[in-house]
Order: sequence, then C-alpha cells, then structure tokens
Amino acid sequence: MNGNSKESTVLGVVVSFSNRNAKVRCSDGNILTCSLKGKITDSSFQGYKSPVAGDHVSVIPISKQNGVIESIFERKSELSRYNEKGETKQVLAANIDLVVCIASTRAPPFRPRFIDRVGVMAEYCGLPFLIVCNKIDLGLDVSIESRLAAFQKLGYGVVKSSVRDSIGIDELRTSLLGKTSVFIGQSGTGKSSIINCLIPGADQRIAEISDKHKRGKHTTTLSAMVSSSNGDIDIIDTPGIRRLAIRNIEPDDLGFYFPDMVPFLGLCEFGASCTHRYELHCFVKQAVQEGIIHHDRYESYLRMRAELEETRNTKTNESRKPLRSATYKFEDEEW
Ligand SMILES: Nc1nc2c(ncn2[C@@H]2O[C@H](COP(=O)(O)OP(=O)(O)OP(=O)(O)O)[C@@H](O)[C@H]2O)c(=O)[nH]1
Ligand SMILES: [Mg+2]
Ligand SMILES: [Zn+2]
Repeated sequence: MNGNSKESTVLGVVVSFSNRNAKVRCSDGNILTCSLKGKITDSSFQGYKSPVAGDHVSVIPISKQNGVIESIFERKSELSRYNEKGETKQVLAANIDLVVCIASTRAPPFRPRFIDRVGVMAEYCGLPFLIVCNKIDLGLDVSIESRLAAFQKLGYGVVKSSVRDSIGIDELRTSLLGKTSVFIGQSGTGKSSIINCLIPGADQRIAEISDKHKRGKHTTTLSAMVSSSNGDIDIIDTPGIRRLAIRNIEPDDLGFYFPDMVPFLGLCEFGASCTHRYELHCFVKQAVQEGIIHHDRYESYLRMRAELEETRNTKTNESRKPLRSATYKFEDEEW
C-alpha cells in the first residue's frame, strides 16, 4: 500500500470519525474503515486536525473493508461549537447546506434561547436555518407558538412535528431534499427518532428520556451522516448539546447575527458602538418596545453579549476559573 499511484485513489464522504478511524462512503457506494495517511498536520489535510462527518476525502483502498485517507478537500462550510471543557473549537459537521435545530415542546422543555444560539451559529457560518419543533403531540402552548412565529417572521423555516403521530415529517423531508443538513439540539428532543422516520433503515439509536430529570440521556455520542438510499437526503446526526457557548464573535458584531436587529444597526445615536443596552436614542431598543423585535430575542442578545464580553475580558487570564464563573452565571437561565 502506498499513496503514489493516483489511479488507486477513490473519492468519498466521511460518514463518521472517531479514534483516528473514519468511516468513508466511497463513490462506488462501498463503506470503508479508514485510517489517516501520515501526520494529520500534513499539507494534504488542508490544516484540518481531523476529518469530520461530511468531509470530502480521497481514499486509497487497501482491502474490501479498509482504506487510508490520503487527503481532505477544502470545506465549503463547517459548523463548529466551542467546547467549554476542552476550551477548543469542535467541528460538528462539514460541507453542509442547512442547519436544522431540533427542539421539543416538552420532555425536554422548549428552550428558545438554545434555538437563538444555534441561529447565531448558522448566521455566523452563512448557512440557512430551519427550526423543527418536535413532540407537538405533547402540546403546543401560546408562548411556544409566539416564539415560533417570531422565527418564521425572520425568514427561518419552521416545522412543527410529531414522530409519534407522524406529523410534519413529509414537510420536513421536502425541506431537506437535495441537501446535506446537520441536526443539532439538546439531548432527547428527537433528532435520531426523526432521522429514523425520514430515512427507512437508518437505525439510529434512540432512548427514553430520563424519568427523574426529564432530560435526554445523550444517546447519540458521535456525529454521523445518514443518507437515503437514493442519495437525495444526507443528514448529519449529532450528539445532544446541553449548553451552547458562543465564542469568537466580537461583542459589537453580535447584532449582525440577529437578522431582526440588522435593519437597525448603525442607526442608533452612538452608531456602531451602541451596545443596545442602556443608550438613549437606540433604534434597537425602540424596535423592542414597539414589538418589532421580539422582547425575548432581545433578552437572548443581551445574555449572549454579556457572555461574550465576560469571556473576552477573562481570556488573558490563563486560569480556567473565570471562564467557569461566566458559565455558572448563566446556569439559572431557562435552558
Ligand atoms: N411523545 C413523543 N416522543 C418522541 C417524539 N420524538 C421522539 N420521541 C421520544 O423522545 C426520546 C428521545 O428521542 P431520541 O431520538 O433518542 O432523541 P435525540 O435528540 O436523538 O437524543 P440524543 O441522541 O441524546 O441527543 C425517545 O424516547 C423517543 O421515542 C415525538 O414526536 N413525540
Ligand atoms: Mg440521538
Ligand atoms: Zn442601539
């Protein structure tokens, strides 16, 4: 086995990656378990530390089941989160066309601030955003409807679904056709259940939520791409996220990732330096008062901004404590 003969390489898509081994779906449809060729810092790896689900790669097959990833092609897009424990960027999925946040009405409860954060991530990556509110069989109340309507007004797709009662699944399927989508959400909202419903034979593991805490049990532990048999739908299922930290955005730029705030940015008396928090003659605050911006979206903005400011101020301290205290400050928040 060596990588010199170009004829022997095939193209493929990474289905999943763990422990230096990737499952790659090759262009001939074969799934190979692949190791990485040489060091992952090689220039052929485009500076990517490791492949992730959705990566386009070239592979040297070495047997019917195994191969070696020779290179990772440049990513068209990637969705990453900030890992507070490891204090590093963690890429969840590559080459995606659509970010889908799966929320639930109950069990676990509807957490709009979580959705707001995924929305900021999607805007930051320049990707379209779709919200699925699953488990509507458990009841949809007025406050959930109001928040969903506010998302819809922003141009985000909203699908109300129930896996149990087979509602909204066909509508969702239509939105996913011809795309690679990433499903992201808190544990137990039904990401894997929806995938099993959309793609017969997907066989993603699902589990009851915990009786005691009414939270998911973090059943999915690895990002993995699941594809329909005719190839018209690719979905990357991801492990449930308890808390979504936003980093790497300048506090003054945060408003740009809130499409409801964008029309007012720069109009305030203090121009681009307005924090939209306490300043007089602030057009954003005025829009909130007039109900043009949903007050709860504004509250999300304020919380994210405070977090960005706090973590930026503590960045220079090598101690991990300040970062933790910033985290705890938000632990009483509703998600
Ligand atoms: N009532 C109801 N229960 C649902 C629905 N969809 C999923 N569930 C249940 O919710 C539980 C969690 O579903 P999963 O699909 O494992 O959730 P997940 O989002 O993949 O969770 P993680 O992998 O832990 O992130 C399971 O018991 C499902 O049967 C729904 O529409 N209605
Ligand atoms: Mg799952
Ligand atoms: Zn302002």
